[in-house]
Amino acid sequence: MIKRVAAMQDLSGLGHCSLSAAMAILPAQGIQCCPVPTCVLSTQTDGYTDYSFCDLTQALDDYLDHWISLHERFDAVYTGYLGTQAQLGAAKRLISDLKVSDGLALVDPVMGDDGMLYGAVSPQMPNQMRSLIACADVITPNLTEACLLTGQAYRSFRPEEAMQLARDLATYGPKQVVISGIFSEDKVAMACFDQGKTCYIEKPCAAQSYPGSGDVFAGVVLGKLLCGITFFEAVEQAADFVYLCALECNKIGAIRREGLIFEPYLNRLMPKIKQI
Ligand code: PXL
Repeated sequence: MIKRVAAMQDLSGLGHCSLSAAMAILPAQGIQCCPVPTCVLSTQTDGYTDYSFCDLTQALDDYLDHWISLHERFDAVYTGYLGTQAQLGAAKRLISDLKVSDGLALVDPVMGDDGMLYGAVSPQMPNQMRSLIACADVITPNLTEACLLTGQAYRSFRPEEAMQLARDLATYGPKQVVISGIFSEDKVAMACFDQGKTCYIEKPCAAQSYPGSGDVFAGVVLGKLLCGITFFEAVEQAADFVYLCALECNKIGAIRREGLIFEPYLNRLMPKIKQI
């Protein structure tokens, strides 16, 4: 049976991010992605001003009620960028009422980057997001979000400190944590925690990074986990995929705010199909 993910995040018209990423990255891995749109924007917010923003908070309850009445259940729930704090309740409901009991809840606590909150995110969101990550099995914050969630100042972290940050986040509830985007000179690292074990994975990084990379990263991690790949290996493969895309974007001089171009490389994610 094909696995299904309910993916709750925004739909941004431009940016190769959020639902546009999930609805390409998960199917490329053989997984159905059923969208739960939190808001619709004309563009993602990083680097743009004056984007249109249509909040779908009011629509979410009916949307989920209908799925519940149909007895639909999902192998995984994946939450990302939420339009308002009020949507945290719908995200928790999605996890508690629409995920199979042994399914996976991946919460990407999308709130900011480079030490700052994204344009449309409320300063109260980090405190409230803590209650959602308590419902998650896996979380994928970047370093900014990890600092916001733990109430620490954004700064550079040494490997041992970053792994401690991952352990601290695990005390809120999730069994698996990966903190992405720990940059140092020409490298980018991920601090990972998996059921008591920590691991620091360092990779080369492209000269220019792009908004939306975290969404692509989280989508690949989730797909790999659903295909039975271990957590540290899933993180490693997701980081390699993002690096490949970023290098290609660098080569063609892609415009940063337009996001990470990943579509030409989706075939790298596809499972090998047995010939019949
Ligand atoms: O990629 C993260 C993201 C998702 N959705 C929206 C965003 C961003 C990053 O800026 O603005 C709307």
